[in-house]
Amino acid sequence: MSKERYISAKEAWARKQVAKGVRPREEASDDRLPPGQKLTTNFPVLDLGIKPEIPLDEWTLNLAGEVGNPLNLDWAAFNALPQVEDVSDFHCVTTWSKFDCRWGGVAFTELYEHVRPKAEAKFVYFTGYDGYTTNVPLAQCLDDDVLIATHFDGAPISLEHGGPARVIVPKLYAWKGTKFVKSLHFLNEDKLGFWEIRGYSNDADPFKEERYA
Ligand SMILES: Nc1nc2c(c(=O)[nH]1)N[C@H]1C(S)=C(S)[C@@H](COP(=O)(O)O)O[C@H]1N2
Ligand SMILES: [Mo]
Repeated sequence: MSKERYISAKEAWARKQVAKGVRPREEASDDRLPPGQKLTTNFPVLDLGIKPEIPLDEWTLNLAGEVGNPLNLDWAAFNALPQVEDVSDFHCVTTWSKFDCRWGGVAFTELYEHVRPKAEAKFVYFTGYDGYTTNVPLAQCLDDDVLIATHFDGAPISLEHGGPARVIVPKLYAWKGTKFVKSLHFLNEDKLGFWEIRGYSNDADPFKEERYA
């Protein structure tokens, strides 16, 4: 993966910045709704039932593992990083999808650049303040639509939807995006997360209907 993929993600991101503003996608089309999904216009809440309230002055995002420059970012340092917005669709494995979610925050590629993962790093293991975990191949995290989001539709993400910061990986089922994110560990070997251990697919592509392993 690596260099080329990383560079092309950065280039795509730069083009979006230049285009200025993030516009909703075209009208919903059949090929936009993954098989077996139903469109919803509200925003259901799905989590373990624990809503960890972390005061912002105690919040940190830990970036560690196979990286040249491990980081522990506090809220101010995290928010001082360049901010992006991206509009994407959200697909929950329980069969609801929500179109045109406007997320704002820090691009994964931005964090990647700061921590400088070693060549051996191939996977990212995410942990939430509620104890939730999930895992995504590093190559997929480098897509230009992967964010650590702090904003939804221009407003801070509510606690029920994973605030103050959550991970968004639009091309995978939504369980691959950790709400209340606490840490990202870069690993050379894959390590299954909460739902992956319990039989969910490790690949999680909604268009291939990769729901269960
Ligand atoms: N920390 C944490 N993140 C999580 C979960 C969770 O239980 N805890 N559930 C996942 C699942 S299964 C889905 S569908 C989405 C739901 O996000 P929402 O509650 O904002 O709709 O969060 C994902 N991220
Ligand atoms: Mo889900």
